[in-house]
Amino acid sequence: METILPKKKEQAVLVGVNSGRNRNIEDSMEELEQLVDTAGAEVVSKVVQNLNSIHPRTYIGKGKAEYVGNLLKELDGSVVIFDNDLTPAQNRNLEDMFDCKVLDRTAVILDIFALHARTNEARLQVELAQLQYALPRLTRLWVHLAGSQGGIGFRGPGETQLEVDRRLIGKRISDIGRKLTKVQSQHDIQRKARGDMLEVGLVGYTNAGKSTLLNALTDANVYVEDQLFATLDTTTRQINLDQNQKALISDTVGFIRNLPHSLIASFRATLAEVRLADLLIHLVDASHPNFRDHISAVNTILTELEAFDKPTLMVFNKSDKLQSEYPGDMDFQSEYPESLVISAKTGQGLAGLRERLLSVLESRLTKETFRIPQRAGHIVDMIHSQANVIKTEYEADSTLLTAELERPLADKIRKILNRNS
Ligand SMILES: Nc1nc2c(ncn2[C@@H]2O[C@H](COP(=O)(O)OP(=O)(O)OP(=O)(O)O)[C@@H](O)[C@H]2O)c(=O)[nH]1
Ligand SMILES: [Mg+2]
Repeated sequence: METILPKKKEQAVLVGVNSGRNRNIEDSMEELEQLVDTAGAEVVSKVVQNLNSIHPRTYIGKGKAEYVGNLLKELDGSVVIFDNDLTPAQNRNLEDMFDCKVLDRTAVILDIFALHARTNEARLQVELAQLQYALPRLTRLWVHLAGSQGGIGFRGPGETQLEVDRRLIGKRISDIGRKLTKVQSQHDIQRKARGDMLEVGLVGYTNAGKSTLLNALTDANVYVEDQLFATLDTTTRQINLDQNQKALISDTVGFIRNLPHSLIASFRATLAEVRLADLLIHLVDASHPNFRDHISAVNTILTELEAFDKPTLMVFNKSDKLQSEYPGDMDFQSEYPESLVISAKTGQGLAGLRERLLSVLESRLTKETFRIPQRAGHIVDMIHSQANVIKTEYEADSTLLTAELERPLADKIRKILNRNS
């Protein structure tokens, strides 16, 4: 019989620096703890240092570093995790000093992404971001060795191995880039096939309830978990707003403050539905004490994705968890006059959300009459399948169709008819 011993969780000491610039280091540390927990380690202690300027070699001051070193021994810690991003050199100096693994926030986020990646596309994108993270760390290590300890005994294998590693990583990065370009073009084909339906993109901080909302609005069966970054890919579903009116709605990867740029860049294919949506629903966990910071973190990332200017509907979720009608003491209706309050879990406010989407859709609708020559019969079919036909009249060699349809579709049909005439 085989006995499987429970694997002991890694014991982590978290370190954060309050430099006066980041207003709420405590919140950030709490979030880091959640990230570390999601990544599967156990937090045994949290240390915060107030610092006016960062120590270039070790990020924190010497005294504080000694304190952390002692804490590690005392608590039997096996990894130190910094809330701030470290340079490769700081990372290495700290590892030498503590004689254990040192990670930063980006490394933890990358680790969670790697753990949660299910689809081929998500795996490729995470690997790309990981390699980009690793590359400068390898390079510095090599420069460091060559610079300070080069000479006899260090000239050969050490250098060569690192150079080989660097070259292999570079090659893998371009291989993945090529594969992702292919993925992107498949997305483009799928998008074209979908036609001109209104496309709604769900965005929001991680754990806001985006997947729960998608499931509540459609028959999607997307994985929902009280966990950071449960979703790492995009699911698009049709949503029936009333008998005739349909739209497409996409749930995608959540955002977080200081989301590594390399991840945003690598996830471009997955985030296409956000970049190309006609309307965004910015979903906020209104029951979270820091929801305001979450809103601004999401807006920062939307700006980076060049999607901040899109028409956006602010939707405050988890109303069932709120004490009163408003989250905290915020009168968000005056701050966000067009916003809605819902509970994706209980369904409260979802009818109102559907109505709002319907009115957005209707504002895109137009009523037009098209004269379609007999030889272009396929256009008659196209209008019947994608629009609401109100009147049909027959002339000697053409059909007059009056239909209610979306503006982009009307534009497209007019273009085809002009070309054919
Ligand atoms: N009480 C309450 N919980 C909710 C509501 N909506 C979602 N949740 C819970 O919040 C947690 C996160 O929900 P998800 O739908 O996975 O959130 P998400 O935004 O998709 O998160 P990621 O994919 O991880 O970015 C789950 O435990 C849900 O059950 C709500 O309206 N009320
Ligand atoms: Mg999700």
